[in-house]
Amino acid sequence: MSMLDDVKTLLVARDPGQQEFHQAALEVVESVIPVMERNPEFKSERILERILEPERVIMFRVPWVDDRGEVHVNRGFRVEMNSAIGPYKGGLRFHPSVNLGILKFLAFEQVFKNALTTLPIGGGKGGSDFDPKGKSDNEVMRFCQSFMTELSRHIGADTDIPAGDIGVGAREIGYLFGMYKKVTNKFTGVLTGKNTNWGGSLIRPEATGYGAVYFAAEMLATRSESLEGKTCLVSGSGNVAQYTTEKVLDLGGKVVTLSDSSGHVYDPDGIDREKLNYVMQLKNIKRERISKYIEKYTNATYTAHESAADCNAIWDHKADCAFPSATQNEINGKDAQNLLKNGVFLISEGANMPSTPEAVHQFLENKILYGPGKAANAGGVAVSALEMAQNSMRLSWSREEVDTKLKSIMANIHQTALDASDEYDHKGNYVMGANIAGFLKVVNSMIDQGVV
Ligand code: NDP
Ligand code: 2IT
Repeated sequence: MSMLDDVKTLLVARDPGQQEFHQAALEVVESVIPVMERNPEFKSERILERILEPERVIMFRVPWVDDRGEVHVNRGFRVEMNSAIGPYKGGLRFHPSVNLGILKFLAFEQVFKNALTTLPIGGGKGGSDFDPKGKSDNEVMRFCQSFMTELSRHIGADTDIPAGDIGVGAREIGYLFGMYKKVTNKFTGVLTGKNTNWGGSLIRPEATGYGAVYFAAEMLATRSESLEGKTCLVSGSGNVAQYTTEKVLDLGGKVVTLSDSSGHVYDPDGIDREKLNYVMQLKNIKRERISKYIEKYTNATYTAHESAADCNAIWDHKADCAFPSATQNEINGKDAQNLLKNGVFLISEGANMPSTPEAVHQFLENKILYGPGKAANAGGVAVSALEMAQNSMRLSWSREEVDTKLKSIMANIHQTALDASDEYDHKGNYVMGANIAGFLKVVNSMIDQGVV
C-alpha cells in the first residue's frame, strides 16, 4: 500500500466522520511524500502518526441563560494540536456547524501556517457550536463568560493563546478577556485581537485581509503583473472579506462581489470606499444581511444561494482574481471550472481550505497563481504573534511599523513556499511549497525534542 493509502486507512479507522480533517491531512501528506522519501528517519520516528494526533483535545459543556431566562447548553472545544515551535496559537470559531472534525482540520492547518510565519507559535484551534446570529449583546456576553470559565483552566500567555475566527470578533474577544482576567486575577496577553485600548495590536483587525492581498501581489509580481486595474471576486463580508476589499482598493483593483451565507451581491461599478464603509456598518454594527446592500446601491444585484445548487453563483462572474474569504469548501470542482472559464488566473485564499480537492486539482493543472490558505491567510496569525510580542514587552508599535512587518512576513512566506516548490521540482506549486516548508520546520523541531 502507498503511504497515502496507509494514512487514509489510519484516519478513517481512528476518526470516522471527520471528513474535513481527513481532507486537510491528506493534502499535506500527499505534498510531503517526496520529503518522507528523502528523510527515511521521519518514517522510523513515526512522524506522520505523531503529527496527525493532537497533543490534547479539551471538550466541555457550556451552559448559559438567554434573555427570556431559558437555559441552553452548547459544546466547547479547544484542540491543542502541536507545540513543537511555540505555545498553541489559533482562533476560536462560534458557528452552528462547529464540531471536532472541523476544529481538528483548522488546528492542523494552523500548525503549518504558523510555522511559515517564522514566528515562535505552535498550532491550536477551538470554538463552539453556539450561533451568535440573532443573539443580543447580553446573551453573547453570558455565553462567552460561561465558555471562558472552563477554557481559562487550559490556556495562558505562555501555554495557549486563542484569538478570533468566524463568529468571534472584537466584541467576543472583549467578553472572553474580561472573564479570563476575573477568574485568574491576571492581566496577560492570553488572547489576541484585543481592542487597542487594552493591549491589542494596531493592524490586527486588518491583517488577514491585507496579508491575503499582499500575498496576491507577490504572486502577480512573479509574472511582472500587479493588482492595478484587476477585477476581483471576494466572498464573505466579515472581517477577512472587508479588509481584503480595502487593500485591493489601495492597490488599484476593483472588487465586484461580497457575500454571506444567504447570498451574494454583484456590483458591476465596483465596491468603492464609501460602499465598503456602508458594508462595515451593516455587518459589524447593525449585524444585518448583505442583501441590504442593493437597497442602497441599486445598480447592484443580489442572488440568494440555493443550498441544493451544485455550484455557487458568486464564482460565475468575469474577473481576474478571486479571494475566497468565507468558509471551507466554498469552491467546488464546478465552481473552479466557472472561475477558469471566466478568466480568473489568481486565487488567494483568505478563508481556511475554501477550495475542495477537485477545485485545487484544476487550479494546479491550469497553472494559475494559486495561493493556498495556510500561506495566503497567515497574516492574521502573524500579527497576533506580533501582538504577543508587544504584550510581553508592555509596549505598542505604530500602524506603520506593524504593517511593514506584515508586508515583509507575507513576502517571506511567498518566497519560502516558492523556493520549497522549486527544490522539489514543482516550481510555482504553492500548495506543495507551503506544505513542505511548514512541515520541515515543525518535524525537525519535534525530532530535536525527542519522543514526547
Ligand atoms: P467572520 O465571522 O467575520 O465572517 C465570516 C463570513 O463568512 C460571513 O460573511 C459569513 O456569513 C460567511 N460564512 C460563514 N460561514 C459560512 C458558511 N457556512 N457558508 C457561507 N458563508 C459563510 O469571519 P472571518 O472573516 O474572520 O473568517 C472568514 C474565513 O477566514 C474563515 O474561513 C476563517 O477561518 C478564515 N480566517 C480568519 C482569520 C482571522 O483573522 N479572522 C485568519 C485566517 C483565516 P454569515 O454572516 O451569513 O454567517
Ligand atoms: O485561522 C487563523 O489563522 C485565525 N483565525 C487567526 C488565528 C490567530 O491566532 O490570530
